[in-house]
Amino acid sequence: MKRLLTIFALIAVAACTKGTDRPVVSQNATMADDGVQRIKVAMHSYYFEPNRIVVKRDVPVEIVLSNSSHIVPHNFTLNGAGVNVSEDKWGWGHDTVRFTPTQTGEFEFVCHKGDHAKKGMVGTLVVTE
Ligand SMILES: [Cu+2]
Repeated sequence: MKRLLTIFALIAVAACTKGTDRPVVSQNATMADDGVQRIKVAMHSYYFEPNRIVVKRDVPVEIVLSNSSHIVPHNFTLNGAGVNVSEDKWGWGHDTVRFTPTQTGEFEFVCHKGDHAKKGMVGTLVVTE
């Protein structure tokens, strides 16, 4: 039993990686045949992967969210680029967030659960022409 608890403790520690000192991982959304630019974003404790998403303006975006922490609730919130979305995600499987950015520039997205953003759960949405 004690050994099992130790294993769980190790998993818990491994699952809680601070995101503040992680590198910028940039990825462009992929334009699909249906005219939607799609990108997968994994939510970890406590960072987004990728944490920099590049999309085109005035084209629908679909972000496919998965929660790699499963049991830790996470969230994707974007208030910028003419968009206001907030999607909670926990457990297995994926959720999708759909929006169409109407402004170019760089906009922050965050996880607004607890102090996750402070721990590094932030990212940048880059909207280009
Ligand atoms: Cu979070």
